Amino acid sequence: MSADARLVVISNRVAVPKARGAAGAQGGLAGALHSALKDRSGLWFGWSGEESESGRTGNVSTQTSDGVTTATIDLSERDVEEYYNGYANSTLWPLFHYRLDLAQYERETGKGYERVNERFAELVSPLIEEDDLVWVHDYHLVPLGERLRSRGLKNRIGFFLHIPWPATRLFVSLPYHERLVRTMLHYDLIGFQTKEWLDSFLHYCRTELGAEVDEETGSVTLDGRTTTARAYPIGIDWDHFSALGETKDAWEAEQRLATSTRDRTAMIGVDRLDYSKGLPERLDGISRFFDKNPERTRDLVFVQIAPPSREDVDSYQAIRATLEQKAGQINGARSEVDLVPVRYVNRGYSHSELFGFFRASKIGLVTPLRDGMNLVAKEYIAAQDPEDPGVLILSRFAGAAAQMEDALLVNPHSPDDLAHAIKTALDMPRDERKARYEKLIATVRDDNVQDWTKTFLEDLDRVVEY
Ligand code: ADQ
Repeated sequence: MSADARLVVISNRVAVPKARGAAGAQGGLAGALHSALKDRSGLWFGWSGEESESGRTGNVSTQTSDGVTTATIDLSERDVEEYYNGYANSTLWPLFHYRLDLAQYERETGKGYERVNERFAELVSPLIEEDDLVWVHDYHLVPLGERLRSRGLKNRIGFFLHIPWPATRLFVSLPYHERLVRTMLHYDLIGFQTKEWLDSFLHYCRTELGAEVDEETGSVTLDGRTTTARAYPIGIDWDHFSALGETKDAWEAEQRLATSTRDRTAMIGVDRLDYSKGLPERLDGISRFFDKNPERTRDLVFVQIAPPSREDVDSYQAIRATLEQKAGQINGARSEVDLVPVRYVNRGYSHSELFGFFRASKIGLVTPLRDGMNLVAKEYIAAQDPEDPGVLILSRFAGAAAQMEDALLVNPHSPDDLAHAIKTALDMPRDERKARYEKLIATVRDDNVQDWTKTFLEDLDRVVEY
């Protein structure tokens, strides 16, 4: 492959240019990939997010903007139900986030998942040229590499998993788990967010598949074929995000929050409304803080921004109701005419506005029960005033915790632990805040998304030809 080989990215959803203003609400993936594609005049293939009659789902719609070509397909209603809401988001997502209690196993959705992966392979393979580097993303498309190989593709194909890889004991509860992982071994390079998820994967390959695993290099050999698995922690687009601090939107958002909280400390949470993000547990921790420190009710305002996601999946409707109830309880017990301790906002904001909200908040609360990485933790740090930075409280179960040990690391399941961290953060002297910030900002700035892409693609380039 030459240094300027074209990059083909394949992911479940594609942020088409006209919708890119809403990239934040689509998760960390959108912004990350756009920068990589821009540098390599790439092609981005995936689902448009639209449903249409099955007869029209073979159409590929392409558009080029800003040097990036996007090619999207529609899915039928049944595909969306079985592949997206079903197998991806009701089976793999909960299982990979250690929520066996929420994972559903249905034969039909499993078949739908395979069918849509096959459709992706059929429609994207004519668009792939001989020297292209192909990079497949995330749990929706685990078997895609194998499907592309069966169509004769000889390109380098990499795969990156944005979410955790569960411990072997948990993973084996997935029916046909072997089949799924065997398809993965058709990729040349498999990336995970952290060493912990990588180690779980290698452990599975060795103990369940009997593969030959070299822990040092990450090479996994099975049936005469070798693939490489490594950890590549994703970062934020530092240049882009830090520049948002100069925008009018960021400044106005900062003023809005600062003015409305006046002499109280604002503490902020920003998450997709998802049970993996630990939102009810977070409210329990805040409630415990107020119970233990009633004299500090007037010191703290908690702002939780949580736009709904995956609303067609039952467990996502349930979490919304739980949160409304818990926020209502805290406010019912503690509000005064001039004070509402918890502000719970069910909508998304632009990244500029989030920058301003982060900067106006002296505590950032990021407490997922399990998270592949968590970019909000990094964005919060990136938005701080270096002379008077806020404190990040971070779950030790977020992938980000491995790089961000200078945050206040907490067990998100423990209300006492959360309450204690909130008190520590409120009382932390400026010198300590600055010392922690300086270490945190170094990793947020240096281990950024450009670096992540570069390292992954250089490694993909280097792995032995298929
Ligand atoms: P997500 O689960 O979506 O991503 P995260 O990494 O936190 O989680 O990224 C969320 C992105 O959406 C951030 O850029 C954030 O600013 C934005 N966002 C969140 N709430 C928002 C709101 N209310 N309004 C606007 N924007 C909002 C998955 C994995 C993560 C992994 C990423 C990237 O689950 O573990 O870090 O992919 O690999």
